[in-house]
Amino acid sequence: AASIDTTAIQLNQVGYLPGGAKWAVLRDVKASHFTIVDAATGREAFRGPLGAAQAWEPAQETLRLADFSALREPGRYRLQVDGLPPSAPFTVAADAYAAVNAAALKFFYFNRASVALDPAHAGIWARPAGHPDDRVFVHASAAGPGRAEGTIISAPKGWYDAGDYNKYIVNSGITVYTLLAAWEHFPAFFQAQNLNIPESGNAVPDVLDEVLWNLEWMLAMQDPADGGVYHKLTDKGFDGIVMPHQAKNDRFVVMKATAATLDFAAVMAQAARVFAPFEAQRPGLSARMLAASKRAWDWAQANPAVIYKQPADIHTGGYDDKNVSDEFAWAAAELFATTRDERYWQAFRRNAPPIEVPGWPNVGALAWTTLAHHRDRLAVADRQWVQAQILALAEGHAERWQASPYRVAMQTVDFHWGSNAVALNQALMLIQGHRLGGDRAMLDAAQAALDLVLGRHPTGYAMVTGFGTRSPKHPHHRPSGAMSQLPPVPGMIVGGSNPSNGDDCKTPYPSKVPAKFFQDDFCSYTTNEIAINWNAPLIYVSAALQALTPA
Ligand code: 9MR
Repeated sequence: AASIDTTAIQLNQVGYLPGGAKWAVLRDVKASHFTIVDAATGREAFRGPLGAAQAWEPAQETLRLADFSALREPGRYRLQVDGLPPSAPFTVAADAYAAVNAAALKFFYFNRASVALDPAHAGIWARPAGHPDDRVFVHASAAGPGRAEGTIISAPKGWYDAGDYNKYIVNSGITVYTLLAAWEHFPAFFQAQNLNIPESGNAVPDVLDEVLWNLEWMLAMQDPADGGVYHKLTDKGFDGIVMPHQAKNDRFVVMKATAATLDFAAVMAQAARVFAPFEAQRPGLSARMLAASKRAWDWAQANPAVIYKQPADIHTGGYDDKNVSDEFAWAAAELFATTRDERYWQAFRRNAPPIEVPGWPNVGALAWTTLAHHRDRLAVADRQWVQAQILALAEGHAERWQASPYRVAMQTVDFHWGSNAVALNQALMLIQGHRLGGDRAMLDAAQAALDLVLGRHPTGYAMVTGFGTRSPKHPHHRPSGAMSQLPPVPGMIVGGSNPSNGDDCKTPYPSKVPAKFFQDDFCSYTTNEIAINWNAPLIYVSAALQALTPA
């Protein structure tokens, strides 16, 4: 497999769904046709014409398309064309994304803070507990009304954000949202899943148990004195490349800020709704979350413009967002969907954000998505308003997909830090359009985004550790870096091609073209880091496509 040139024929190395769109991208060749053959026997299963050679700007390459959507028979295949080496093997299967979805969720378990990963659940990636976070200092920036500087608090659990060992409320916000939305929208898919985490079998679905690990930490990030929420729990600087239990730096909670407090209000309201049916398993939890959400909302009303500013002695991730109007709208939408209290609907209307593909600083689309899912709570005219917003965004992206020489909605400007998640968040919004009755092109365009991160990518990489023919072996992820004798923890999607910065590595990048600016080396935190907010849309989109694609 190592000898296969995955850039000659670029396709989804993990697999396709029988009824789903199936595209491959080929380096320009003379041939007029391609064939799909059974990987074991070489028997021809499908033959089709190659599309005309066309230039695709993000990769600065001339490419040809192969559409084999009509091949529906489950199996294991290769694509062949005269003049090129055969493709990597790929499957067509009704459960094509079950394994990658489960691994992507299991990653969150592997990134848990404050607990040992035992061999029964973590296998060869078992490790001692790190970062107990039961003696955390209130940083000077967080003092004032409420707790005093130097107060010691306890805020254990949560997930490490990414390749680093810090815990950030803003990035936890969109991550938790995306996972809980996946559950709210596709419960049957997750109900059936067994992740082999310590809580498996406890009558709460594994996805919700995993999210609870982070929600319990988040609850401890609210200052009980006034309801404001700390922006992050962090070291002063990034840890070295050590295992969690070897990291001994002091930990601080830093600055209570409006964006963090509103993101907290949003996901606590959402979680209160999601956990309400689990009252017997978790008595009082839902009510506690809703009360915490309302207190955070009230703090933000009184402190509407406290913008996070990194203190001089803190050097970890910023996640600073200067525009918090979308965060107000999102918190209002979640509180409305949970409580049906008209006050929150009016607050949403006053702040109604422009709809755009979500990301950690852009959460407006999460509000629109929640309102669309809970549209039975809206008056008819409001329902139509919400649906029109989502359909307009999805239609625009479906048109880009249709017109793209690579058959993907991604354009040159979309290749920036975390581009793999940009593609997946575009897919998440395409899926919302499809769920509201939008046409088949929206589903196919979402499939194309999943294809992109699973190997139909100009770099030839399937961007998820442990999956596909060629995937990252050296992600910027401290435990994987420190346990370098082992393969990386599986199920992690890396950031992906990002032309905005190449100074992180001494080894030169193989390409500086936007869609190919990527390097599978630990040094490359700008292209090869992993992060919770990138894994979450992988989980949403892979579940959604498997659940929604007609057989
Ligand atoms: O995902 C973040 C990206 O949008 C920013 O451009 C980048 C630089 O500020 O930071 C990224 O987030 C990193 C965070 O600050 C610290 N943990 C690792 C995150 C992923 O690289």
